[in-house]
Amino acid sequence: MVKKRGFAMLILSILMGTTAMLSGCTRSSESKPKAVSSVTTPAIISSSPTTSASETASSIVIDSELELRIHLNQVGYLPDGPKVFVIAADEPFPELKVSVADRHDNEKVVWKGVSPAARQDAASGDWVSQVDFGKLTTEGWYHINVAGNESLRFFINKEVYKELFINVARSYKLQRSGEAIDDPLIGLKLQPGHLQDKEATLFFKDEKGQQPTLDVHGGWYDAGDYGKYIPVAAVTVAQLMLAYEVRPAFFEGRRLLHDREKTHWKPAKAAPDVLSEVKFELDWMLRMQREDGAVYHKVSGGSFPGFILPAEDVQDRSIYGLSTYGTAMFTAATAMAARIYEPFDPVYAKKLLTSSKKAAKWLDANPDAFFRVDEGQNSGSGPYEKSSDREERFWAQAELLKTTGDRRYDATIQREFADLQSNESTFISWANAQLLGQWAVVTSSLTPSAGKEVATQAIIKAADGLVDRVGMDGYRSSLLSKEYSWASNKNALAQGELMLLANELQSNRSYVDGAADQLHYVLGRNAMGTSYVTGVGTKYPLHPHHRISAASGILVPGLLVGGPNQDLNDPVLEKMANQGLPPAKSFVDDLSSYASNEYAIDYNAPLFFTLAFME
Ligand code: 9MR
Ligand code: 9MR
Repeated sequence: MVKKRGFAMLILSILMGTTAMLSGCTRSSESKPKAVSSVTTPAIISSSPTTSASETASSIVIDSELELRIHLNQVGYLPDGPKVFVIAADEPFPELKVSVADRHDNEKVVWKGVSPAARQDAASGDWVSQVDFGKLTTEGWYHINVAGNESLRFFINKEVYKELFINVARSYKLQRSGEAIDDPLIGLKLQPGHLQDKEATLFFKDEKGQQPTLDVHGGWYDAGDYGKYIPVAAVTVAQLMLAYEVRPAFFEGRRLLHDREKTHWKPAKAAPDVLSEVKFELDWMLRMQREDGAVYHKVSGGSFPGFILPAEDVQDRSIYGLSTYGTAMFTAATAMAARIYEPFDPVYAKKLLTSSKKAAKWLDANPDAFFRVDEGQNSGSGPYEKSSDREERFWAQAELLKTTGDRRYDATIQREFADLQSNESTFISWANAQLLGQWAVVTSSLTPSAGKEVATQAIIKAADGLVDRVGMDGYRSSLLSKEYSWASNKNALAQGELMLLANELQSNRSYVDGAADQLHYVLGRNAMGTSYVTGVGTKYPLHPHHRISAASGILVPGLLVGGPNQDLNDPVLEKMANQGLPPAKSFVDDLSSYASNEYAIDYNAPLFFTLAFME
């Protein structure tokens, strides 16, 4: 447990005559008020938000069993990065003395400070006090002390996220379908799963009235389930490639895969491991394209399997759906890949660009948005449905412009998507590719886009808004209370990703710190006091909705789970409805809570992206 029950001798400042505070006093009336000259607290400051400074304050001192919780990034902090921990309680509390102790040096106090009086956090309902200990830059292994409470241990180190990054990056490899998995480090050994995808049947009749069998093997499983979906694949490879494109030096020489895990690609020129892994998914995406350029939506079985291993799920698999939005995402991702793979494998790059253009041509011939859904389509896999497609068409045109330098793409953007180019950015997701389009517009260098300036401003404006939100939130999350919905953790990190992209355009420390704050948030500095990444930190999900982990008995490390979700869209969360959980606490580490405790490839993508900037 993160929280340590401290019979903390807390001196609460009570303002005489203030009913709000007096009622607080009544609650703790079992503990007889007594004068304490305890050293655990500093000077008493009025912390009551209900009184004005002009009222005469005189202090009554009480001891209380107020339970303090200390929430921090359980992995740790970079020496030069922002460092904030949060003290939380169910009731208000005043300023407190806080310190950081060195675990390698007899608990020597290396930093001391005073926490500000608590304020209430809207999303969690917690009373919180943020402590900035950024001045501590010495590398080491520490814990925090607050009024007799000890925090979990953490590191300050310039390589503090190195292992985490490897786990996050390798999570993709461990989701590979159609291949044996053998990872001696974590002890995971799997038979190849879903070889039947080599002969998956089209779920609906094609233009010739037939339901052909197609080879759509390979690719990554989407999440805790064994489905494979084009929009999620596209948005995930895009963010992985984007991390590489923006920070190539980070990836140079960084080993993420064993040689035996790279047999699917022999590039002409040695390439970074991240591209090798991404190619595994791209190859599957290419298999999903129809002759005429359109791209099918997903591959799955007709029912969700139980918690069994991939190879045990032997049901027939089908190819479902087809959409303009998915095809546009495919167009964009393959155009992007064509540019990025070109220096390493021109032949593959050419194949990617040909496929991209073919998909673009099909989109031109099908200008109206449509998303095909046949009855029974979602019986064994998620919908990932989007009936509009403008953001994705915009992104496709922008990547084609950036890759080819052909100004006709820019003409289309200026004519048809000028609004999306200049509208304030929103974070990247499978449901909205606007920012990806804006980014490609801004960074198109062969032929600079006419929209470069407005798109830059759109990204900066959004980042400024997010920085403000981070400053307001009790845990420095950028999410608004209403944004704690399915995959909220991913959304927080994706907002951090937006801030990092803004920083590339206009260097600003608060953007980078804001992104780091989202990382700190998912790694433990949150209202649940949990790291939301499996195997990472001290307290983390042990029962994620992840079939491979559950069926193998090996908790795959480095998986970000969805996180707090006030919409309670699964039976386990639903049962908790009567508990009146606040948005930021609508989470449960339960195998069956797929709406708060499942991992997905697109959740890990902004985490992967963020970590590429954290050194
Ligand atoms: O396991 C499925 C998970 O991967 C999906 O995110 C979720 C929503 O599409 O559905 C889960 O499957 C459940 C299904 O929807 C209802 N029956 C129980 C399934 C397993 O928990
Ligand atoms: O991550 C998806 C989330 O944004 C949606 O709100 C939710 C409901 O449609 O679906 C999530 O995606 C799930 C998908 O449908 C099936 N595979 C598991 C995904 C993660 O839970």
